Amino acid sequence: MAKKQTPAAPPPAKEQVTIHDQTLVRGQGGELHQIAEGDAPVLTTAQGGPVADDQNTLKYGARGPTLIEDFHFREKIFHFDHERIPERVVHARGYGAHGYFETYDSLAKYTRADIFQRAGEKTPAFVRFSTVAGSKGSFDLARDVRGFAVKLYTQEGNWDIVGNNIPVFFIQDAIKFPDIVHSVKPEPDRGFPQAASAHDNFWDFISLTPESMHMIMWVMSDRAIPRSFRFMEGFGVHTFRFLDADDKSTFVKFLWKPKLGMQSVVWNEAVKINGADPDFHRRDLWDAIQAGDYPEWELQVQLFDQDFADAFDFDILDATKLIPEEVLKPIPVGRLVLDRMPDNFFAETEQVAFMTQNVPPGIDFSNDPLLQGRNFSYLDTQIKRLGSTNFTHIPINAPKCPFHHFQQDGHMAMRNPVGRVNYQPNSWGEGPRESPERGFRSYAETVEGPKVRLRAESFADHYSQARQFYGSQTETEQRHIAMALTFELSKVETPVIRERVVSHLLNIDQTLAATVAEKLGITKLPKPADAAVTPRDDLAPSKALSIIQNGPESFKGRKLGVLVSDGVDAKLVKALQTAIDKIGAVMEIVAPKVGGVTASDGTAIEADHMIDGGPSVLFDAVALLVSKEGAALLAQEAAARDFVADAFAHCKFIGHSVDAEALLVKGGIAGGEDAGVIALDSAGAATGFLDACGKLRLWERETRVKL
Ligand code: HDE
Repeated sequence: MAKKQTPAAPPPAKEQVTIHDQTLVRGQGGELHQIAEGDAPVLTTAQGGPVADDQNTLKYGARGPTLIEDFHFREKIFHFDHERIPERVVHARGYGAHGYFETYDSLAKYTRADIFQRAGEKTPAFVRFSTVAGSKGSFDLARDVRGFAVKLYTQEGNWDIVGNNIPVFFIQDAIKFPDIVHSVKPEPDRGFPQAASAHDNFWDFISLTPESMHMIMWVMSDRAIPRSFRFMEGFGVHTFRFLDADDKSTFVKFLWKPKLGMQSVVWNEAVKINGADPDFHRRDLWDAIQAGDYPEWELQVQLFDQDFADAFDFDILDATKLIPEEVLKPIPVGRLVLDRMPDNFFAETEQVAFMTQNVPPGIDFSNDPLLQGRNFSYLDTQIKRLGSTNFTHIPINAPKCPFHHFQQDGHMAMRNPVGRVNYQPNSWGEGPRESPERGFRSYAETVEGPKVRLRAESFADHYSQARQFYGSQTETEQRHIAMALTFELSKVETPVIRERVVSHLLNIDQTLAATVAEKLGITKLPKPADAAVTPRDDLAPSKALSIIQNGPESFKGRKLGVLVSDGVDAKLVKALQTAIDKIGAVMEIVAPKVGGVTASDGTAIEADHMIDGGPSVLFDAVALLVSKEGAALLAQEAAARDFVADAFAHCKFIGHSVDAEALLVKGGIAGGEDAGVIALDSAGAATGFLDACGKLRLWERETRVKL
């Protein structure tokens, strides 16, 4: 006879608890949960079934095994187990935002692309910034190229400009892409380093690939450690074509210029930011957009014809070369404004699929072998990452113009043709038709030649533009390049690789090579690397290549960190805040406690950070507004001393109350004051201080602090 089952005990009376105005119910295990009341929606399964208990699995008795019959539990866990999709193989860590592109004037003379026909036209846009080497969860301040991918939802289909913040690339032919990427990723046997090029494999590949030398100069420059996405340029890199209504071709290169000017951090700062706020760049974009301070870039184009291309010093199909702005002046054609964060990071930023082959009628490719290879890669990678040919059904990837085609079925198909017709031509007089006038037409370029695996001879000069880039930098920027090379190569364990890199540097700049060699302890300089083409030294320096020479001379859009203590002069804090608001910058208060301090007049000042959580590396300039007692107390705290010492070492402008002396002494500044250390002896001094901050950094200090 079957044993009689004990009936389950009736559920205990539900105890109600009120926390922060919310009524919660205490469950059997003491846990608190929400029960639908009034208008609150009822929790359901993905199939829409209402859920009674989301806290406990269905069990045989209170302490018995879990029953497989619990479909709600199984559905919930099944879905969770499948939450991850493959991260991008490159550019995995990224951050996106919505906005719009506004066309300045009609470019009908050059292109029939609809987006460029009408002055003032606004086209919706989505932009994703990224690093290249690191995984999705890596830190923002890696020394790396930044992706700058723009999707423009035009009236004639999506146009993606999948660019970088550097106008050239490491390699000339797409077939080398897996090699360069493998070399920079964590080494396969040990699985490190993460998001770093400072290791043997990368520099081994680079030292064996002279075509990478121009790009290496850029990646070792401050361009690879930008202060934020808002302060970097973007480039389409390759040469493209504009085609007018008669299919006449004009070559075009695309450049994005940040309205707030360019700015980078120094390496020691980058290292510390990565610890203090690994999300530094994404937080910056989030904060700016939330505050209504919408980041903006101007789109500029370099336009040229075949005669210019034939006469230019380098091959315009070679992505390791650029056309200096002084040689071919860029023309402003529109502006890009980012004004809205995605509603959901995964749905939009993660699932967005950029593809170089997304071009509207009126824009076409050149034969750049890198671009040609990319046109295959981007479609292919979306299948792997998003898992279905129907990735264009995901809202972020769908066109925003009318579209009609007969592609159907497949995994996760959201839209299928309605009715009988799913092919053409058909006899039913239904469905879309081709349009020779409106449709995409390729430039009818005459191409002939043998089928070969050859690199054009016109691609052979690997050093001249590297030399031009280096020669176009200020002394400070050149010093940073030498420091970056030294740091990176100091992590390379194999001496012959270090020497090989120096042998390439000798073809770029003797002093640079000698400095790096000396710092690495290479006593005998190697022979310069064999160069297929003798490096030129007649290319004029280009000011546009330098960050510092293009400075904004304004603190607008930047952030001031103000370290305060009890007894702080309230008038001074207010004066700084007023001056900051006036120029459109941001001020954040750092205090011993996040609860804030009591000012001299008894008012409470709330803090944005406690000192440990708000080191000076998070700010563009700092002010030390402390009372005498406060200074003495803070001088005993390591975090406060670092706050001061780092700001000084990173060449930042430092404003201070007259009573801050004790802190300046312990921060190692006293006696070393320079034009960047400014006493705020009256409320009126705030404006002068912020004017000085417009220079962003006092680089003259750098050789003294010997960072
Ligand atoms: Fe990419 N690249 N790439 N790349 N790339 C990808 O596409 C590839 C190159 C760039 O925010 C992948 O969707 C090849 C140059 C950006 O989603 C992949 C070659 C430039 C992004 C791919 C290059 C870029 C990618 C990985 C050599 C600057 C991120 C995931 C011929 C002009 C877009 C994906 C985003 C992403 C292939 C070289 C920019 C694998 C084969 C040069 C900004 O398809």
